[in-house]
Amino acid sequence: MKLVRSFKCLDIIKRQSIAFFVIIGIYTLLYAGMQWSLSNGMGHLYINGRLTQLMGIRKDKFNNTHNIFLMDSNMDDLNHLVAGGKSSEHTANTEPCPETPPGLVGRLNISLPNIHKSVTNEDSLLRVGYGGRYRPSDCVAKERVGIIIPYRDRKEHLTILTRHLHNILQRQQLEYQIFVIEMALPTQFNRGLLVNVGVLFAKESGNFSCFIIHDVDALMMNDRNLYRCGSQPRHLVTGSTKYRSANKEYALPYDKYMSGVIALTDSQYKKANGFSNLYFGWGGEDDDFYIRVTNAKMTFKRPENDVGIYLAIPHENDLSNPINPSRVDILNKASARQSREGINSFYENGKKIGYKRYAIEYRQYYTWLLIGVNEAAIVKQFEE
Ligand code: BGN
Repeated sequence: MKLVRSFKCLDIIKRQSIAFFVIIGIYTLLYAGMQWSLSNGMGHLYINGRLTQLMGIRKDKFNNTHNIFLMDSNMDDLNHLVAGGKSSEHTANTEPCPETPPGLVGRLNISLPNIHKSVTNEDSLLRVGYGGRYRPSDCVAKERVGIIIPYRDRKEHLTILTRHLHNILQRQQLEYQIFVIEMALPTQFNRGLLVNVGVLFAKESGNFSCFIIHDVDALMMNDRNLYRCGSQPRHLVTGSTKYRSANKEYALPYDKYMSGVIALTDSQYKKANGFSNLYFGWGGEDDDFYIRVTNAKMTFKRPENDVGIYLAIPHENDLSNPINPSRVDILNKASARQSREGINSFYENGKKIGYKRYAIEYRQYYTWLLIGVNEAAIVKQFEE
């Protein structure tokens, strides 16, 4: 009481300065406490970008040093996170998985109006580890697959695709993790650049023997379409409803088309020097990639015709991804640029492409990376 009375007697300036120092003191204490808890092994737990909870998650539970961002944080999710995926808790059996997974059914019955229901298998979702990881518990997978999905503005598709993939890839007895790489606004969508960044990010996150580059709207219609790599790059699509015609339900737009879903090992990807980073907007980057693969003396293989069929989830014209008017010009110089512009652009001296990692979230069914790039700077950097 005495303290309050003497505080009241002080003039306004003195009162304000005392209040100021008290507030600074409290902040300092809070900050020091937070730092102490972090340095004592607690993980950074961000929700929507704000440090809001420290719930005793230990950093050494993760095989990387990124901050952990979580969208939703009920205790169940946190348990997944700490366990690093339920399936990885028990890897008792060291037998390799069989060449042909026993649980495959072949042609899938996916119907459009009911699509959520027809792709969802609740049991398979329960087995997914945080960040969209899975590893078979009864055998050692033939392939460790990083699924890379370049992404913008297709939430509905992403939900359907990730459910579908978890269902099928577990049946295929693969070890895998799904990565969704999103480009922040206001930059135009750049599929090739996002894939390059995704492959580099996946390589930091795990030891993958195969990368599958996957369109967000492509649903495999036959589970015998194994998501594995081969001695040559693979194009896993033999036909899609996207290119259906009057007499063909599943088709490709042209023979050299190598897009939608492709599978490459790290060394095959490097040999082609990855994708070009210069295609902002719709079109061309996949044709450029085809040229790169051929120039690098590789071919590509497809599965059997009736195996590589895909359902393209229908969508309205993509307002957020307008046709790139420069795509033909860029494509004309594809071969000339190949060796100096691609996945090596992120490393090479003087040519390093700048991009920012705005956020990483280990979400329930996939790992999400949001990046920002400066289109003008990249185009200028590679001007002939
Ligand atoms: C092609 C696009 C591809 C696209 C396919 C299928 C170009 C380059 C200039 C000719 N290529 O025409 O990117 O995947 O159509 O839609 O636009």
